[in-house]
Amino acid sequence: MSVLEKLVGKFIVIEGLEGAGKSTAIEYIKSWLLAQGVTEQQIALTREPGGTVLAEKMREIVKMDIDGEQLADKAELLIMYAARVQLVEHKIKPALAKNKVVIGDRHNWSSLAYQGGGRGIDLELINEIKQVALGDFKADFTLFLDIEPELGLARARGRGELDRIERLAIDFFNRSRAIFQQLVVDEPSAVSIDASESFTQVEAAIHCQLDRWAASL
Ligand code: Z5A
Repeated sequence: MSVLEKLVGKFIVIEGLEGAGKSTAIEYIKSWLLAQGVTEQQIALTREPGGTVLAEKMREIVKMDIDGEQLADKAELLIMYAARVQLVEHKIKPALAKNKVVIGDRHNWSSLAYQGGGRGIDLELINEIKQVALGDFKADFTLFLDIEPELGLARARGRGELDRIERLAIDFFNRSRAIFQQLVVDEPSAVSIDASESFTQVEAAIHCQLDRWAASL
């Protein structure tokens, strides 16, 4: 079987803190896929929360600042999973069934990192919700862009106003980062990339890891 035949129908996810360079990395993954012979039409991009009309509405809710009413932590968690189910059922699974390669800007690990590590919701509870919502569905390959929160937020700030979640304290992001770092150690189909490096170095590291993964398929 050729590398191209092995790649189609795969779900590649990019995870990391804000400003880690996920959007930038998606362009590197795309260019790598095109170099392997995957066509533009065979590539589907998703982002979480969001990616379908209803899931984008849910994204607006979690990003919203409302005077006098805070989104409860568990409500935030459940909205993340509601949005994820919409996306997986209506976009990701159908695309994979059509033999597309799906590149996800965040997926399940973000809930474990932010709502688990950051907010302090029990990770076992999150895993149970994940199981109810998505069953055994998961990424085929995860690239975790690791960055110090200070540097990531400085990059994100360079783009303009920070949203509700981005304004949280550095400790929140350190706890989230620690969960990401543990998840990548525990998951054989995931790798960590040093995202504090230059554009060129991050691109080279991503392409190298994708080569290794493809060779293992
Ligand atoms: N969230 C959650 O809590 N639970 C969940 O389950 C899920 C999400 C799924 C989504 O926000 C928010 O939802 C997020 C987590 C939470 N909360 N926060 N805060 P989003 O989608 O708006 O934000 P994001 O996912 O964090 O994306 P981002 O801020 O756009 O970051 P990015 O995509 O990783 O970075 P980028 O846009 O590629 O790069 C940022 C800037 O850095 C940009 O100007 C680049 O040109 C620059 N950059 C990138 N790479 C480099 C290098 N190597 N050197 C120098 N500069 C660089």
